[in-house]
Amino acid sequence: MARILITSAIPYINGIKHLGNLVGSQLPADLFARYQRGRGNEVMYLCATDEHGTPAELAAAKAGKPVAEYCAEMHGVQADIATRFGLSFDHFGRSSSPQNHKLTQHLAVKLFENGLIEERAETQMYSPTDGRFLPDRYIEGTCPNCGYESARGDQCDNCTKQLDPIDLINPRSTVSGATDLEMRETKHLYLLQSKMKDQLEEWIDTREGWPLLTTSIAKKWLTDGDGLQDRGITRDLNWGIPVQFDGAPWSGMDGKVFYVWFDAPIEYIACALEWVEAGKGTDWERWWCTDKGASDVTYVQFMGKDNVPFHTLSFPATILGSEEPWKLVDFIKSFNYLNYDGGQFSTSRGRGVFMDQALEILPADYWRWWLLSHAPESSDSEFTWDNFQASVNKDLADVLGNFVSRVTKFCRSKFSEAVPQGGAYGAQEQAVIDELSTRIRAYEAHMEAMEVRKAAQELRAIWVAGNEYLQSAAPWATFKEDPVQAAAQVRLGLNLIRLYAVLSAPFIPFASAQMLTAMGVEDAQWPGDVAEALSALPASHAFTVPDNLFRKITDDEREDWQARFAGVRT
Ligand code: B3M
Ligand code: ZN
Repeated sequence: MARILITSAIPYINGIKHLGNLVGSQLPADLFARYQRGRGNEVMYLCATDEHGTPAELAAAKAGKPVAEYCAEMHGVQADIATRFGLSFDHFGRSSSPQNHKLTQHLAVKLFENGLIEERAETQMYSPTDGRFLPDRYIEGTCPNCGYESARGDQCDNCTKQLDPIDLINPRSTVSGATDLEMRETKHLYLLQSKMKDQLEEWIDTREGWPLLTTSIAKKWLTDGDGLQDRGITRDLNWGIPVQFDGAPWSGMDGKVFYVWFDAPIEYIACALEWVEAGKGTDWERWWCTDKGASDVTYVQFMGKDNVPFHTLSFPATILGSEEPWKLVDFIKSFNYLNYDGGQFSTSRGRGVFMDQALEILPADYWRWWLLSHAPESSDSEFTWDNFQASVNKDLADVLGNFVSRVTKFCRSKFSEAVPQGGAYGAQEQAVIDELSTRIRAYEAHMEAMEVRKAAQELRAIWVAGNEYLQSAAPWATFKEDPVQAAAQVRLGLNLIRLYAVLSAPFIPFASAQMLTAMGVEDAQWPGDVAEALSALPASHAFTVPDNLFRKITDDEREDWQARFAGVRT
């Protein structure tokens, strides 16, 4: 039994995620986790909310709530939606947890002791009106590059240029609007990433079989001018992990917290400690400490391409630089962007479908199937309502749903709600078994390789094979001349439903559970020998006809939804 550690990029706390966020991280990670559990492997799938940084503080201020209260509430909201989407985290933690505070401070000390963190004096924008320094999004002004008037301190949203607050023309505080800003001397901790460049480059160069998307982004950052610069890892904010604490090897850092991108990936580890605290397990070290068993673990991370630099360079710099035996990632699966109906999903403009809205209109499996079968792997992909309607109606309703319904209803009407005995399987049945044997092994290979679209295609072909068999065997016709043979055909059909439930569970877990319940089985054993798997349900085994598994999306609905989600989310 292999042990597999899986993390997906941890979503920011400020608001509900859209489907583009979901398909680039949590959903494919869940697919992989469910598949690996299905294969009988031991899986630890960790995710959390990313609760620090200016976005959290600003969102809380906008909601008129203290930031701690806002984060606690939004964590609950996100956890609930994740459950309803079937995201099977072993734990859904919080980057603001005491465990993460402690571990982040611990790692900073280690890095300092190893000469990889130093204090640097710098001048920064200070607002006397607000009585504070103005980091990142606390400051806005005109972009020196494109003239956009609402560029933020860290980046221009219009031309995407990375900025420093002092670059802004006519800067103003986003807290108070004050413009009487001044430069003040302060000091910050810097992570000396440049010292780690060779080590990181060697590590990246020796990763075998990593997706090109992942390694090309990492290499670009390593070699570009902007590349692996030393990076300020502290900020003048109230909310976050304090830089000044008992036993800190520096002083004068009161009122500062660690930069959100320093502590967020550390939460992957801290999350396992939260898992222990939540009483879900005891031994977290065998997942994370290579001297305590984690060297046997395969660790896979899932994320959108914008997060790749932080996971290929910054977080490994923290891990390697600590010189402690932490588990390093073995494989990074990254995704391009999913666009929405001719443009981009936009959280700030509320464009596109958000996770809560998606579940208001259709069950999770419809979304899971479409998103995963159209995952933006080799390039960006696009959600359109036409395409969504077509996939759902064809793949889920016409192929899988219809198969289940025809087999179970026919059996009930001509035999009973129990598997009929019938004769032995003949040549036609053997042909299906052969085809499925090949296809199931291909499906497994795609899943192992995390080729999400290819796996979906193969699964669809597996469903189609059953439908085609049913169509050509036509038990309703056979029944008239040879009820014994018809019974064998139905017996195969019912066994196929069980097999489909097992194979499809990673993609559509809710429908899969419904199918298993209808077939009256608890044994969801992954198929080894396909012939054997297709005789798992013996004659006279009782089943029930399930409710329609999938309904079709009508043209009216499609038009309604397209209009409803084009505008601004209120
Ligand atoms: N919260 C960005 C994002 O949600 C960030 C990921 C952190 S992963 C450690 O896309
Ligand atoms: Zn600009």
